[in-house]
Amino acid sequence: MLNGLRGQRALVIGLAREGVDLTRFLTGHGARVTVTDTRSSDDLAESVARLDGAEVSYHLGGHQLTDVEQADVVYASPGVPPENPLLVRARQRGIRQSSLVELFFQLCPAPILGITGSAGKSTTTSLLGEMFVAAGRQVFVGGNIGRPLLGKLEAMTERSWVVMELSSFQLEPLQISPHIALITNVTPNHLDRHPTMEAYWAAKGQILAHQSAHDWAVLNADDEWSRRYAPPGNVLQFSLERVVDGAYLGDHERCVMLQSEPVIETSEIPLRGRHNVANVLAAVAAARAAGIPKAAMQAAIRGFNGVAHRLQTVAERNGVTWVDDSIATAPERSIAALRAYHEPLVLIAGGRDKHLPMEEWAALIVERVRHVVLLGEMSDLVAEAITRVKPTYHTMTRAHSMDEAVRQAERVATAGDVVLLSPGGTSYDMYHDFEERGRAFQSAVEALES
Ligand code: UMA
Repeated sequence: MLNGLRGQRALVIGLAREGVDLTRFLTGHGARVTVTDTRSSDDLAESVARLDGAEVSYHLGGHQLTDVEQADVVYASPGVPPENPLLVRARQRGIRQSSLVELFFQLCPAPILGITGSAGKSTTTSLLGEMFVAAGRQVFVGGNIGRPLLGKLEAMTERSWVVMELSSFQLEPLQISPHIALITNVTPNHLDRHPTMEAYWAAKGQILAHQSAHDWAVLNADDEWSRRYAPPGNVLQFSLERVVDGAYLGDHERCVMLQSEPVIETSEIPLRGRHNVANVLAAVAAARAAGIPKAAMQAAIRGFNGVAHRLQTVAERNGVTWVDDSIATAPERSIAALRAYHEPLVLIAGGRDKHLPMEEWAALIVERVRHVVLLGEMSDLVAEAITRVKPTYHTMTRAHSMDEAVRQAERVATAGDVVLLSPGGTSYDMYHDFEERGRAFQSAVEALES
């Protein structure tokens, strides 16, 4: 398989995290690589520097269709949509398309536990990684969580494990599935890229579609769309609502149960919110499929403090708690965040719209949030949605930068409040990604005078 890369004429589209890892790997194995990106070489200086002088032809600042004609294989980053003209041309000419994730699956000697879902996948992925560590297994955690894993292949053996977050973009073109596949839930998300809910459901379903009878699927029994999957192998479920074959709540919701046995008291889960209890249940069921002992599950859950930019408490000052939930790139995610708190809330919301319904979010904002700071492209849309629910809701202000948003929030927050950055839209209107947006929030909070 690796030999097949020698001399291969590869076209890599996109030079961000995946593009860099992929290009390094391909050139390292003798492929002749052309890299193209719509961004300019100035914008991509950091990525180019990370390639460390690898022998590559760069076509930056735009795409040239002729690059496709000269390629044996075209590798696209997850952020490149199928209607990108290079991918359209490759399909017309019958040129093979692949991706970093596909190559990784083909070459990985270790069993893979893949995690997908509309919400909760990064938390569940990180928690599962901690469970493997607590069990003394050699584990590599990565994927959509922000760490491509191709460059780590050489360190992996048949006895290692890979715990990998997979997005619908990464799964859609995949013709291979992981040994253990966990779907946290399937609710509307990314409907800007997937034409219908069915198409989005099917893209996520790729995580199971190529499994065999020896493989494992872990599914959310409370979720309508998840219940429609019919995996070919073993199935475990998890549920907040009822007893299932897998992980569920027992003793009046006071205990996490795994197949009739208690695992841990829910009061010992350090993460806030009911959605995080669901994430713990999902991780427990998937860990069982991987043969992780109960003691390792317990130790990992007790010591788990969450993931950066996901309901992460970044400061407490003058009695006000500042929470970074920049990962909330859809109204659904912001709804889960709002439900995780009982304190009075000041919400910083906005970003780029993904054409998702906002009614439920707006209704919850009116009910739970005493002041909204609007930021970014979708400010008007959010304001209109709120006004439709309650025309007299006037505690809204607009900010033009994160610093201004944080200062506005500080002015209205009083002791006992939680100020929550949980935007409900993507970050691409103002930032490179949600992590950069979260970091901007954190530095703005740090810059406030105590
Ligand atoms: N580009 C082009 N042509 C195009 C479109 C994009 O050249 O038509 C270029 C852009 O200019 C940019 C590069 O492609 O330079 C961007 O590629 P990318 O967006 O795929 O970015 P990566 O840094 O490689 O990150 C990707 C995932 N990004 C997306 O899915 C949008 C990361 O998920 C993932 O962590 C990383 O690979 C490692 O696997 C991020 C994400 O937002 C965190 N994911 C979505 C989510 O979780 O909701 C799906």
